[in-house]
Amino acid sequence: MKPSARYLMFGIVLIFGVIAGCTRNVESPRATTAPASVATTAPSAPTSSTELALIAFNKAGCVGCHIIPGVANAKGTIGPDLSNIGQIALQTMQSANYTGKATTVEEYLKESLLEPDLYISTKCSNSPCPAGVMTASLAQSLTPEELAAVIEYLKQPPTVVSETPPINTTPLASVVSNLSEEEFLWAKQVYFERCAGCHGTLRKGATGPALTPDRTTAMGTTALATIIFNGTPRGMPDWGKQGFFTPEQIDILARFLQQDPPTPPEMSLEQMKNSWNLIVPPAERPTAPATSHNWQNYFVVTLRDAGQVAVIDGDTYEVVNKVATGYAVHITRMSATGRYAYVIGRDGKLALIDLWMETPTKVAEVQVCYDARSVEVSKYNGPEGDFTDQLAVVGCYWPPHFVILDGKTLEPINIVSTRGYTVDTKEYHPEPRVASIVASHYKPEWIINVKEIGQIWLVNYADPYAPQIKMLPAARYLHDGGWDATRRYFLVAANQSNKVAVVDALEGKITALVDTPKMPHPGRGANWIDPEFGPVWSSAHLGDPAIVSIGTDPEGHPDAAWKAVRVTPLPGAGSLFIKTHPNSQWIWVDMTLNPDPVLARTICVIAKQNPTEPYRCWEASTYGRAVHFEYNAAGTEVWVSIWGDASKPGQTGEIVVYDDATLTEKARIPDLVTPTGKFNVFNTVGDIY
Ligand code: DHE
Repeated sequence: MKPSARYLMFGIVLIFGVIAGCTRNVESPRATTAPASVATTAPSAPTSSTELALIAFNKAGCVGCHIIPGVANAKGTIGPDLSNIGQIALQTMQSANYTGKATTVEEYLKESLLEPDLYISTKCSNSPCPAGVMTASLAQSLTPEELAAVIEYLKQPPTVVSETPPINTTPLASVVSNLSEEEFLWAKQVYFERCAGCHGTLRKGATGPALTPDRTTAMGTTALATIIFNGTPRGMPDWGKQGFFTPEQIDILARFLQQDPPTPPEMSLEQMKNSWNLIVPPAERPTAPATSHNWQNYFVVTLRDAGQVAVIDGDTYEVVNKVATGYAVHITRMSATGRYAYVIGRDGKLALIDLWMETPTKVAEVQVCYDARSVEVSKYNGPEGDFTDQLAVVGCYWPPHFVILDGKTLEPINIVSTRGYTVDTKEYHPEPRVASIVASHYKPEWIINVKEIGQIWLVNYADPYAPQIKMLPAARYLHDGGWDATRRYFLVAANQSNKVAVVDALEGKITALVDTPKMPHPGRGANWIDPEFGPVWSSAHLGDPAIVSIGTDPEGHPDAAWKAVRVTPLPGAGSLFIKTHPNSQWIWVDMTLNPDPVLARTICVIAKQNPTEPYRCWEASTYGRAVHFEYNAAGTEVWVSIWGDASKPGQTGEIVVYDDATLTEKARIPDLVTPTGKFNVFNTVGDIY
């Protein structure tokens, strides 16, 4: 990272999870009087100012956010590189943009440490440093002597990097005071619900970095608590600032993170079967659509924090039914005929909704894991058999496995573990989680992305009791993705490798690993015809203010195929989703996780005919965040979700419906609790995006 200015983010450590988890109310641990951290062994006294500074860097957690010359474990990239901070201080103080009061390097460094928001660097990693991330509490966590030593050190740091941790830091590991049983159980549950998605159940890291004790004890309680409170510019939510956790609760979490991660239980087929509830057997369901609604234009909408989905008529905007499903519902996929909706919750509960019923209702449910994100169906109908509406598959985060189920009843049929060896270093990984799954149109096959080991599995489901699996090596950590326009190639983001892997579903092989900007997050991506490069598939990015388009036509446009051929800049980073439709002239994109509240509710459209910059960007609401797009079946309307706050009248959350041709607002569907993903029956069946 280029040290462009100062903004010393001491006290914040390198934790970034992407994306706010769900906002179900968290009950406080009954004991909230968290004791302050107590060192159990006395460190020997430092003998020099340099030694004191090295201790202070670790004590305050500076090492987590900055590169600090001479400190081997200071490799953080959230804040600026401090290698030449003395030089940079001089230049900054002379610049017209400087808003602080310092006139000397010492004053500048002191100001940065004690009043970090007086002047904020214009460049933090790839974007401006947001205010309030660098802790302003160092005066409390460091002694005056330590502060002075830090300033002295940074003014003229040594050039030789110590390969061993600084002296006298060992006792920091023992700063972890004991948690009471109640505190431990509370923190364990909260971690599982809010943090495990990004950092892993065993805390080995994925979308967010590893939080194993070797790292967290070096950071210490203060640093961990600071980052949980403030969040990070790279997507870690600011739980404390949002008022979601009290400082006492954050202290408990910070101490919990320094202990060995508890291992959650496994789940057997018998346990799954015990949870299975066949509410309406197939024989008792309608034999033809029993509804007057145009069910193929239904939108099944996740109401995340309500633990429900709303089935909304895409012709009339009527909420036809709200169906209770799993905790923090994640996604919905439709059966190949479109008749059934399969809804997966973060708690591993799968619900089956029959859309042919007069009122679409849950007809079966089952829990197949404790933590899940993906579900898919069998779509193949060809010489090898007709599998439409026959099978479903759930991809689990914990236990790390996928489960094959009967598509009409949800009876669990088989479990396949995903534990194995990483694609690059060939190390055993105990928690390779299942990310996205798509169903091939060419073969009775699912493409299953195994996140932590970076492998893409082609799972032939013709015999679900003995599935054949071909394991393709790709890159870590696989996340979400979608088909190209021909449905032959599947493109999936390996977000921590900054790559998109391309799978040829016909040949059953990896076609390419395409380099992209930071943290591609395509959702299912967007397919369109670029005026210069022909057919392309585009992804948004969490860590970069840009849409990147990859050529997908190896026959017609071989020079552009499987290369990132176009970068379209956006006003900000933090994008989660992008969408288009073959009938549309636009590509729509959000910036949901941008720390700027205005950008977080701003959406942009890019004209396919002039994709060099956004055609228009506007605020989709006056509150909340705008997230995820879906088209109606005809491709003439776009629906955008607004996340609000259920406790604020008029700002609960809603869906805004736009006319795609004119970009004008047509309707608002109000009072929806955290509406998130919206899945149109016709488009989801046909993989149209
Ligand atoms: Fe998602 C898709 C995982 C957070 C909304 N999300 C996916 C998929 C995966 C995934 C693996 C692809 C499923 C598929 O296609 O088979 N999501 C994760 C996480 O691990 C992560 C980062 C953290 C977590 O703890 O869950 C995460 N996701 C979120 C959110 O915070 C979002 C914005 C709202 C929420 O649910 O809390 C969110 N994810 C979505 C949506 C899709 C999705 C709407 C489907 C997009 C589509 O158009 O197909």
